[in-house]
Amino acid sequence: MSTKQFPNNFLWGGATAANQLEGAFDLDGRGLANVDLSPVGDARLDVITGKRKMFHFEEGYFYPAKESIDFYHRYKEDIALFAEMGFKIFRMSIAWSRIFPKGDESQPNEAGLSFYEEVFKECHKYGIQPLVTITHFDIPMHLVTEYGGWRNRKLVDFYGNLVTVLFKRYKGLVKYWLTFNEINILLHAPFMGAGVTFEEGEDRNQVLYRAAHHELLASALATKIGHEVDPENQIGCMLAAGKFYPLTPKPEDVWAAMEKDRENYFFIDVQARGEYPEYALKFFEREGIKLTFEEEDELLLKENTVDFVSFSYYTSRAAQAQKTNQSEANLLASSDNPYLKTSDWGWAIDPLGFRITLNDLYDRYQKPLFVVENGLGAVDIPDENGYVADDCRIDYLRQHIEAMRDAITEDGVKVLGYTTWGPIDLVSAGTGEMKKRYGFIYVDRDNYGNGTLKRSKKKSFNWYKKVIASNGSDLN
Ligand code: P53
Repeated sequence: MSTKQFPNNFLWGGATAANQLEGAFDLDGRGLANVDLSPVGDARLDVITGKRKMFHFEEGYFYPAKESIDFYHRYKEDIALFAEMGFKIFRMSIAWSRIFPKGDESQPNEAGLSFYEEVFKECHKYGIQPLVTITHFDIPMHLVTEYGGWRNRKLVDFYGNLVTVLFKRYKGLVKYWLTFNEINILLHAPFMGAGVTFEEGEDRNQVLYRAAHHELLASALATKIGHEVDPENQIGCMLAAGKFYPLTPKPEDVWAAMEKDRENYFFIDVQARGEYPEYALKFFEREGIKLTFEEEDELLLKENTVDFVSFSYYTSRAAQAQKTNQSEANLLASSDNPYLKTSDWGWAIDPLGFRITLNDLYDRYQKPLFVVENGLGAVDIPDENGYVADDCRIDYLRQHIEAMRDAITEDGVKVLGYTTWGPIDLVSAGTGEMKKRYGFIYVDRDNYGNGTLKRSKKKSFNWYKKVIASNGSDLN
């Protein structure tokens, strides 16, 4: 019986990101950030991928992050609801531009620091631990316009200043930290992931891998400083995961799948093993990509590997040597897998793929894993009383939690915890929509900012509460 159970101290909870829920984009000294300037609608994809520069608010567009779901003013009510569900951990991120409005200042903004301090204290009131993503797809716009975002090595120092302030100020309040959200997404959405846009005729891969090198250095630097300030700190990396399957057993397809996996694992290979993998060095050589390694870089990476590996999992993916049925529904494009059903937004639903991904990551890194995002983005239609019976979401989560339980109890994978994405409805990162909902808590707001922002419990609220209370043994 005991072998089928989650570990006793398993950390159940939910995950969010600053710009997707806080709002208050210009309050208390907060500076403008890349994420503020990503509109809902057709233009968004070009903006987040860096194809189109939108460096100020333009007429005729709606920018959902300006107000989001106004967590900035409602965090007490929201955290009380998380506590009611029994959360052990709450994943949230720091908006860099609240702490350093421009990014290159030497003195931080006290109002920003005290906001997060209050939020952390509110969590601890209920015995909830915060899990803090230092940067979740955000960068002060000043660092974009003046320095070109993460393509510039100076960002490593600015990030170093940021993390030094954070680790010192929140010592004792925060133990679990993630350096960069979904670090591999910078290859697919460079403006969102790294504040990078492109000039005509520029070698895209050169720019991207240079930015990646800088984020990897910054991540190692944060790990170093975090451990120095408080040896209790547990610092992790974060991957947008989801195993690539070969679409057929054709060796060329198997090879394509391996290459697609490596494109993502490259980042974690550096963060967890402490050096650039040989396949990456060969790839750079072939592509003519030149990275500038300064003297101390290799040592910094080598000596400061992460304590744990965290990741998001929504879907598995499929790869083909000759792409015939490619779906672009997700930023990480995939071939359509004929064996899987898809969500309202075209993301394939694959619980066994979750178990496979957990095993794959554990085999590769042999470090504790932390599932920091999983969930179903779906359209929720409230009934005449405003109640949402989100059985689809419950089914999705149940199947995925079962798959994770199998990975832990049958396969021996070590997992520290599980935070579902968007425990309260929030703005979608990929599309900017409110309509794409993940929450246990419904928020009255539409894609264009109409609505009262009132919070109400969906059917899944009491379901997840039971899951946590039973430590994952009651999933019905
Ligand atoms: P949305 C692409 C692929 C995998 C995860 O996504 C992704 C993305 C970006 O869309 O993002 C993560 O809101 C991310 C969250 C995001 C969540 O997945 O597009 O860390 O910020 O909201 C879900 O449905």
